Parts: sequence; C-alpha cells; structure tokens
Amino acid sequence: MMTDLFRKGHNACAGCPAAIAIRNIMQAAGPNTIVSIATSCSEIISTQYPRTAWGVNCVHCAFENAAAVASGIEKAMKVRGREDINIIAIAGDGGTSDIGLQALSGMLERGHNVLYVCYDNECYANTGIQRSSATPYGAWTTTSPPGRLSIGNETFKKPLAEIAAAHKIPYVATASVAYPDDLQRKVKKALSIRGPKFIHVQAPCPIAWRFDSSMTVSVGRLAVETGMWVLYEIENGILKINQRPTGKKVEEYLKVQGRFKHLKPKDIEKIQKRVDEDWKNYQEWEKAEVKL
Ligand SMILES: Cc1ncc(C[n+]2csc(CCOP(=O)(O)OP(=O)(O)O)c2C)c(N)n1
Ligand code: SF4
Ligand SMILES: [Mg+2]
Repeated sequence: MMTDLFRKGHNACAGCPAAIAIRNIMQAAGPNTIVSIATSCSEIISTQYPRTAWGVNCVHCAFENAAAVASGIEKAMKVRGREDINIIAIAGDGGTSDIGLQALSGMLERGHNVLYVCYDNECYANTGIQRSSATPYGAWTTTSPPGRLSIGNETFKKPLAEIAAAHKIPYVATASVAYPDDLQRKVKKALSIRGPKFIHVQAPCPIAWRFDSSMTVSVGRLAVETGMWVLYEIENGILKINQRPTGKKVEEYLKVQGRFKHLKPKDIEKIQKRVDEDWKNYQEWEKAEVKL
C-alpha cells in the first residue's frame, strides 16, 4: 500500500502536522522516490535507530543542508542514468527560511530537478519551540515570550514562497495539511515538471501553537478561511489563487490558539490589517498576470 511509504508507529505527537504532511507527500510521490530530510520534528519522529517509518530511501541530513544533499543525490542519479527517480527534500521552517536558506537558494539557482517541501509549524518545534523567521507576528514562543514590554514575536513571517519564486523556477505552491487533496495534487504536479520546485505547507502544531490535538485540521482550515494562509500556485511566474478566504476575521483563527491568547484588540487589528493588505496584493498580482 502507498501509505506504507511513511508507516504508522512513528514517534509523532498526537495530531502531528509533520506526519500528516509527509504521509500525503509520499502517497502522491509513490515508491520511486528518494528523500532527504533535515534535522527537525520530521526526522526525530521517523528515524530513531534502529527503527524507521520510511518505506523509501531516506537520507537524514543536518539542520541546514537538505537542499544541498538532495542536489547531490540528483546529480548521482543522473550519472547512474536514473533520472526517472523523484528526489524530494523535506525540511521545517527553521531548516528552510533560516539556516537552510542558502542551500535552498543554491539548489534553486543551479536548476536541480528536485522538489523541496517546507512544512511550516512556525517555530523550531523539536528543540523546544523557539522562534523562527516564519513565526507570525504576536505569537508566543519560548524565545519570544509576551510580557509587560513585549507582544511576543515582533516580526511578520518571511515570505518564503515568494523568495523561492524570485529564483524564476518553474513551480512554486503553498499548501496546507488541512487540504490533503490539494497538497497531493500539487506534489504530483511538481514532480511532473523538470527543474527545481518548491512547496510551502502550513503545518499547525498542537504542541507549539497550544491547541487540542484533535484540532490540527480545523485550525488549518481557519487559517485559509480567514486569509492568514493563502493557497496559491506560481507556474512559470504566473500566480493563481486556489482558494479564496470566506470573509471570516483573523480573530477566529487567533482565539483558538494559546500562543496568541495574550493579544489585545489593537494587536489583532494590526494583524487583520496586514492580512487584508496581503490579500489585496495577491488578488492584484493574479489579475495582472504579471510574471514575477
Ligand atoms: C547548526 C545547528 N544548529 C542548531 C541545531 C539544533 N536544531 C536541530 S533542529 C532545530 C530546529 C528545527 O526547526 P524546524 O526546521 O522548524 O523543524 P521543526 O523542529 O519545527 O520540525 C535546531 C535548532 C542543529 N542541529 N544544527
Ligand atoms: S512538536 Fe508539533 S510538529 Fe513536532 S512532532 Fe509534535 S506535533 Fe509534530
Ligand atoms: Mg518548525
């Protein structure tokens, strides 16, 4: 069975979005696949010696070099005449938008035939929920504690998918573990295209975001419905939005997560304003059919 490519019995927390993401990626990719995974929850939960959850060859890399290792695997397979094999790099938001950004940029710029997937739980989860550059504005983490003088994390998320798209690669997409059909379709499409591909998957983490483990999917849906996470594809530089927000306010998304419970109405207003601006920009970008 395809699901055996990422087997049950791994060590993930209940409701783990990394496990949901990988399970769907592997269902879409199939057995003719080699994976490189960066040190992150995805590796901690799936490769504890002497056990493995993987039903394909999977190389555990350092925190920073999943893209560099995938690039090397791709070249090695080319030399062996095995260009039919899917090469996928998987890393967290820290391993992608912080310490691995250089390796990712190099992989995209050199044009490797690799799909890179970042599952974004918006912090360094496996090492104790530290802030990353993907942590949203106002969020509690252990290194951005809110208090009398602090709102929590003081920066907005780094626009990772747009940074990837700026390399003028053939395919970039955002996705969510709450929309598995959309995620699988995007993985399949990416793997059908030659060259570097990048998919940024939102991954609501019950431990770090402070919600009940039964709510991973409902929190992911609220992100999309409120416009906090926009599902889109950029094919050859042209943006297409896949799902429109339903008009729900960001407060509905924020209030179900303990990491935002300290926010005041003016803070929520600031986040809403930013989401409205971003949504307007995405719509204009789509309408203009302007290549990035
Ligand atoms: C050079 C280096 N610095 C720090 C670490 C410790 N470390 C391992 S994984 C990680 C954070 C990973 O965060 P992310 O990529 O977002 O994955 P997550 O744990 O959230 O799934 C850190 C700080 C390391 N392995 N190597
Ligand atoms: S901390 Fe979050 S992402 Fe990491 S294993 Fe637990 S649920 Fe999954
Ligand atoms: Mg993370």
